[in-house]
Amino acid sequence: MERTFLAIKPDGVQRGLVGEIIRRFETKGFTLVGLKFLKPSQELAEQHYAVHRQRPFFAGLVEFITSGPVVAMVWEGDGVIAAARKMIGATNPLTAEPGTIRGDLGINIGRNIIHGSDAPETAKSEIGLWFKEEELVNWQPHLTPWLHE
Ligand code: DAT
Ligand code: MG
Repeated sequence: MERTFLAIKPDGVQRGLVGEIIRRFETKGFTLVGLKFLKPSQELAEQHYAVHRQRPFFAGLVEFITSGPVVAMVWEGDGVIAAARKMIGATNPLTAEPGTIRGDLGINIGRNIIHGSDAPETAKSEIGLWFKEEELVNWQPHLTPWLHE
């Protein structure tokens, strides 16, 4: 079953949006299989955003993501990687579509509330970076027959 890594960033936590964001993925029908609340280390943040290390915003991005607690999550479901990216919306909340998390809840690219893996390879590596295998829970929600034909 497909899995993705999502993280509510320090701005989402500080603004009290944790429940609102988890609600969206729960009510959509995806399955939560991993959840932790942590203040990421410099090393974890730099690894997580390694692809951006040459970009001018890299230092600020790492400083921001390590500045406070983050809700790190793994969600499961058919097509969850692309669907979660759609639900999150464009990187810049000002241009993100209404109805998306960033489009509904944010106004600034440096405070865009949530991270989501962008492809199967990044989902795999990000899940491995943030979670140990034994921290992920394999379970079968009772709702499954009501969500799938
Ligand atoms: P996304 O989070 O939509 O996958 P990304 O991977 O291109 O976006 O960038 C990672 C994060 O870096 C993004 O969520 C916010 C920050 N960021 C991206 N582009 C930026 C920019 N031009 N100025 C400031 N921060 C930026
Ligand atoms: Mg990205």
